[in-house]
Formats: sequence, structure tokens, C-alpha cells
Amino acid sequence: MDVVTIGETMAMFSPTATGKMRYASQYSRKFAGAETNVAIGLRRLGYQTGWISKVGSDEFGKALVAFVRGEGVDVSQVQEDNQAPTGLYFKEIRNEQEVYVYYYRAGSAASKMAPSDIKEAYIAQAAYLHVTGITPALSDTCFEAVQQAIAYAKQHQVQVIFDPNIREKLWDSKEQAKERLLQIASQADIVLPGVSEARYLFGESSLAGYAQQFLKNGTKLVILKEGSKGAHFFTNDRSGFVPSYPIERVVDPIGAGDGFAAGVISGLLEALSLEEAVARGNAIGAIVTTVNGDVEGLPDREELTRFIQAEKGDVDR
Ligand code: KDG
Repeated sequence: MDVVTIGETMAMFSPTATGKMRYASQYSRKFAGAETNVAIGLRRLGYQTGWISKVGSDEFGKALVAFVRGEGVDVSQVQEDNQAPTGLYFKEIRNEQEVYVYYYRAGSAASKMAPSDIKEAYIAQAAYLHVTGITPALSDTCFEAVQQAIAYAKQHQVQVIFDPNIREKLWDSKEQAKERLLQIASQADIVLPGVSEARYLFGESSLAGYAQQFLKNGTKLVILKEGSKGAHFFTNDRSGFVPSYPIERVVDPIGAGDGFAAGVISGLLEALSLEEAVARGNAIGAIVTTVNGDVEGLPDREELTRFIQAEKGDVDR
């Protein structure tokens, strides 16, 4: 297995028209969750990925597991819980720049995950463990489950990738969010924060200052994302900036960060240079924004190559 991830995937309702949610009467039902977005993104590029989770023993749970399985992600570590429902989320696309999300996930099946749901042998056979800051925000036992997964990863030399993915609505307080996210970051080999997330965690600083905060805790690679501008990478030896790809029309920006993560992780799995790995992350992040839905835009190899060549002016897109 190349990458194992742990988190909640939800039935997602995306309005068919833009504007305030109160006026939306029609939705298309999709599925999304930061961790499966990454697992699906990597799978489309040819990697073996696995997902640890819980869903409700309900129609949405069954449909979403079938969807993730259909994308080729291993779902052997996903359990059904008949005491709690599958989480839901609604999107509100006021316009392409202004998108809001509304969660109906408190007490969901995934929020019941606990350390005993993490199997050591499953983590041990992976090259990378990917975790986000969403799962530890779901409940105390989810935070402990993430910690358990990281502990197994460390015991078996599995590289830990952490995307803070700060969702303020899910945390009880900013203090708790900071404490728990920093605890996870300090155990990660690679961290992928947005610049605003680094500011949330450390206060005002320079980009190099943020990177130092992560590196001094033992992180080997920090990639600070600056949205449509591009991303900065830092190791103890070197740093650089890779500009993003310009997009004519953003349709739905949600999921871009997960596409970025899938691109970077695939680059690392292929031992690309950091510049190339970050460029691939930028490309996939950009492509995802052109499509409605969080996973629908994730490209396969052919689409990715076509996009990059078109950006270089080699071929038509
Ligand atoms: O990164 C995109 C995710 O935020 C989205 O797919 C839904 O997992 C999700 C969440 O918790 O917001």
C-alpha cells in the first residue's frame, strides 16, 4: 500500500444554482471528505491507497463506501456503526469566490472512531500515513485514534504527512485547536499548511519564520500554500517557491488543497525534485477548482499531462 489515510467522508449536497442556501431548492448529491479526496486523487494517478473510517449503517453510508470502493480505494478498514448516522454537508456557492459549508455531522459514525479501530499491521504496510486536522477535531476519541495511527507509523518507519485543514466550526475552542494541531504537526515528517493556517497556529511571522517553527520540531519538509499564487517549500537545507497555474474560471474551489496534497505525495512517491512535486500539486489543485465537486475534477495521468503541456503552450487543452 502506498498511502493510508483516516477520516470522515460525508454525503455532500451541492446546490445546482449559485446564491444563498436558503433559496437553493435543488442539490446534486455527491460524496466528499478531505482524506478520501486525497486517496482518490492518488488512486487516479495509479497509487494503492487505503482509508480507515466509520460510516452509519444507513443508505448514505452504504452509497459512499461503494463510491470510494468504486474509485479503487481499499475500504477494508471502514466499519458500519448502527448507532450513529453518516455525516452530511451542504455547500453554498454564493459565487465562485465565496463558498460556504454547513455541516450536519455532530455525533456522526465517523466521530465515534477510537484508537481500537486502528490496526497496527494496516499502518505498518504503508509508505505514507496521511492525516488532516479535520479528524482530530471530530471528537476526543478521533484525536486519540489519529495519535494511535501516528504512533504505529513511527514504530514502522512510515512517513507521516499532515495537512492542518483547519475547520474552525469543528473545534470547541481556538486554544484546543492550536494545542492538538501543533501536537500532531510536531510528529509529522511533512506538513502542508496554508499560509493563513500557519498564522492561526503561530501568530504573525514571516514565511521563513513559520517554516522554522515546524522544522525545529523535527518536520523534514514544510510546504506553505499561498492559494492561487503558488506554494513555498522549506527543508533544513533549502527552500523555494513554485508559482501556480493561472485558471480562467474557478467553478468550485473546495477540494483544491486535497488535490494539491495528492499531487505532492505522488511526486514524493516518484522521487521527483521538490520543485516538480510542488508543481504537480499546484497543477492538480488548479484543475480541481475548474469542476463542481471535491473529487470530480481530480485528474488521471493523461489529463494531468495534457493540462501541464497546455500550460507550457505545447498543446490545446
Ligand atoms: O478539503 C475539502 C474538504 O473540506 C471537503 O471535501 C469536506 O472533508 C470535508 C470537511 O470536513 O470539510
